[in-house]
Amino acid sequence: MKLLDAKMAPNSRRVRIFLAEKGLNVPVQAVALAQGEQHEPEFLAKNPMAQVPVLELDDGSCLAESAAICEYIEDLHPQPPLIGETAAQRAETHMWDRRVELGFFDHVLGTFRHTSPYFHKKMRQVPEYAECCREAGWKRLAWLDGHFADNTYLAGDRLTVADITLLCAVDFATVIGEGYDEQEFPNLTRWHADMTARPSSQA
Ligand SMILES: N[C@@H](CCC(=O)N[C@@H](CS)C(=O)NCC(=O)O)C(=O)O
Repeated sequence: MKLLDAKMAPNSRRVRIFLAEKGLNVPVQAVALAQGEQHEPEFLAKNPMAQVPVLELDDGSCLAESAAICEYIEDLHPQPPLIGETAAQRAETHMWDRRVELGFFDHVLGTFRHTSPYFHKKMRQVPEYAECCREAGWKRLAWLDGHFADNTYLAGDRLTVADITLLCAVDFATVIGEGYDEQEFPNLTRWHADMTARPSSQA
């Protein structure tokens, strides 16, 4: 098994942190996104979406989509559980993961894609859409800050992949200059400090 990824890509980091929390060491092969390696036929045969991460299995088959890769790893290595041990826990984790991914991470990526020179030639950029993403993202962060007032993690006292998704999204927001104000979101700041103190956050 090997992971095709890119160091700065937040979805790749999501899988790397997930693997680190599981105590797994999977060989990594870097894909040079800025040089367009994801559009080369050899890569497209592995993921026609031209995106990392991709998990290449020993039989040569490939899995893309970070959430699906994490699910696969959890099935192979259930301990420690990062999705859940019961049907109710797994559903609760997916609920939070989707809230974070659709309600915040997608807005961060929307802000980036519709403003960054990196995407200028790759797609039609709509600056007004970036503004809508920014507003929606901030609203969701404010709501999450309230949630963290009474909960250690998103799913209460269970660390899950949803926290990993949120960590990658929040840190990527900071990288693109959309970081949050610690005074404004003290509970989110506490959660972020806890997550960052985990060795896996360096993965
Ligand atoms: N939904 C996909 C999104 C993957 C994605 O957006 N990957 C980005 C990096 S985080 C990418 O490969 N972009 C290609 C590019 O920049 O051309 C997942 O969760 O894996």
